[in-house]
Amino acid sequence: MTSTKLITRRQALITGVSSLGGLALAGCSDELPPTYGNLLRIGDVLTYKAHRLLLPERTLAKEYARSEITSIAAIGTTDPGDARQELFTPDYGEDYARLRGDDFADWRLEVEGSVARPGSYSLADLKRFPSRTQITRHQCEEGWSAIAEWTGVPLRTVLEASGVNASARFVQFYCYDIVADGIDMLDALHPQTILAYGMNGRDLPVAHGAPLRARVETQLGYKSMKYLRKIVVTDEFDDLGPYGPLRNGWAWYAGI
Ligand SMILES: Nc1nc2c(c(=O)[nH]1)N[C@H]1C(S)=C(S)[C@@H](COP(=O)(O)O)O[C@H]1N2
Ligand SMILES: [Mo]
Repeated sequence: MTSTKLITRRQALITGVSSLGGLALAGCSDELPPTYGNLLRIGDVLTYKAHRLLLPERTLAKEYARSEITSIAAIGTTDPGDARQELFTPDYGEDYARLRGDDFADWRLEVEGSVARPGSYSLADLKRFPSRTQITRHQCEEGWSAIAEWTGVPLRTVLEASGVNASARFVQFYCYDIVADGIDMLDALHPQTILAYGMNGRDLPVAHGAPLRARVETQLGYKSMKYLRKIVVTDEFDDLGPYGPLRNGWAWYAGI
C-alpha cells in the first residue's frame, strides 16, 4: 500500500462519514457476515471481517481513462425475455419482453422494504437525480475482466429518497431473470455503487442489463445484477436461497 493511498483513505474516513454512513457503520459493526455453519465458509467470514476492518467504507475502486475501455462480453442472461435462456422465468420474462418492445417506457423500479417511502421510479425519474459516470474494471468470478464506462444514479441517492430506516442493513436486488442477490449497507452506500442506465456513453444495451443494472465496484462481477425490477431494503440477512449466489456455490460476499 502506498502512502498516497493511506492518506486518501484517512481523508476519506475523516471527511466521509455522513449521517447515513454513520448509521450503516453502527448497524454493521458486529455480528456480520452471514455464515452458513459450514467450515468451508470460514474463509468468507475472514475475508469479510478483514475488509470491513481494514478499509474505511469510502475506499474507491480504481477508475480508468476512456482510452483504456475494452470490449466486454455479455455473461449469464443476455435477454431475460427469451424463454430459451437458462435463467428465464415466465413470471417476469414475458413482462420484460413486453416492456422492451416499448423501449422500457412503462418499466419502473420498485423500492420497498425497510424504507419510510416505498415507491417506484421510471427511467425518467432515475435520470432526474444527479448522475455518476465511472470507468471501472468488471472482474468476473470466472477470471476474465473488462473495462467499461457506466453512468447511473448512485444507489445511495435512491435509498435516501426512499427514506431508509435506521434498522436497515441489506439491499436485495431482484431481476427479470430468475436470479437475485444482495449487498450490505456499506456497499449499498458506497459512492461507486450505482444503478446504471448508460454504458460507454449510450443507453445500457439489453445484453448488459437494460434498462437498469447495479454496478457494485467493490465486489466481483456477479454481484452487479442486470435487468433490475425491484430493490428491497431489509433489516435481516437473507442469502436468497436457490435464487441467490449460493446456488452456484459462490460466496455471498465477493469483495475485491
Ligand atoms: N440478472 C442477472 N444479472 C447478472 C447475471 C445474470 O446472469 N443475470 N450475470 C452476472 C455475472 S456472473 C457477470 S460476470 C455480470 C456480467 O455482466 P455483463 O454481461 O454486462 O458482462 O453480470 C452479472 N449479473
Ligand atoms: Mo461473472
